[in-house]
Amino acid sequence: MPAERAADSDPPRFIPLPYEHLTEAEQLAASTAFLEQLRRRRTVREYSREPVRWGLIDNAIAAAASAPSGANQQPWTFVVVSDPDLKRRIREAAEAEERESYEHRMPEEWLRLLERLGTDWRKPHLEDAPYVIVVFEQTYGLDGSGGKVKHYYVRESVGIAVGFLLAALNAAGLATLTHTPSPMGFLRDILDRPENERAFVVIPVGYPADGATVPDIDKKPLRDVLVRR
Ligand code: IYR
Repeated sequence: MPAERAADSDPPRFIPLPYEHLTEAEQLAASTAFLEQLRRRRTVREYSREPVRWGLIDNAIAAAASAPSGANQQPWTFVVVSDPDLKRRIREAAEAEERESYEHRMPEEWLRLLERLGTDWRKPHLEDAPYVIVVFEQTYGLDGSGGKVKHYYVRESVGIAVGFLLAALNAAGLATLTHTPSPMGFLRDILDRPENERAFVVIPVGYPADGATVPDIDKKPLRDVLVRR
């Protein structure tokens, strides 16, 4: 029988940590395999309409929801959209905002950086990808009786969960894109979310289109980002 979820009013309880100390060889093999897998991840902007089995999405959301969070409040909701009509409405609203941003709101300096990534206001992936995951942050919680519960470190927590989500989808052989239409208020309305939720990021998920290309860019060398003291 599954354990009941602990309630806030229960006394704190501690249990032995399940932990397996790997051998050095196992550690090195696992860490190298994980690194190689993550290094193969690319942000993909062109999607095939090939369906994705639900079990892969379900597992990836479960991986994301296992992330650490401030006071273990898990201040996130993952809305997985596959309904074509909803995807179309999200695309239309996102493109309207993005068109305004790219044509009027974003400074030249920013647009020049984005040119290298090949992104513009058009977002066909919001309809082509079989799933679009919209991650919401819960800016505060709601107790059973409609009262507000303060949440701690919401953005940090949701950012970590999204990192887990991208890694999990990548491990499943799926392509993703972190898309941040700005502003994103329309997502709460279209997806009918409560007022304590605010859209954090939109992630189309699927298989790359045949012949998809990615920008020829790389990551900074470790010596530029790693400091040992
Ligand atoms: N929100 C836009 C613009 C954009 C901004 C950054 I910073 C990027 O790395 C990529 C795109 C969009 O999602 O297209």
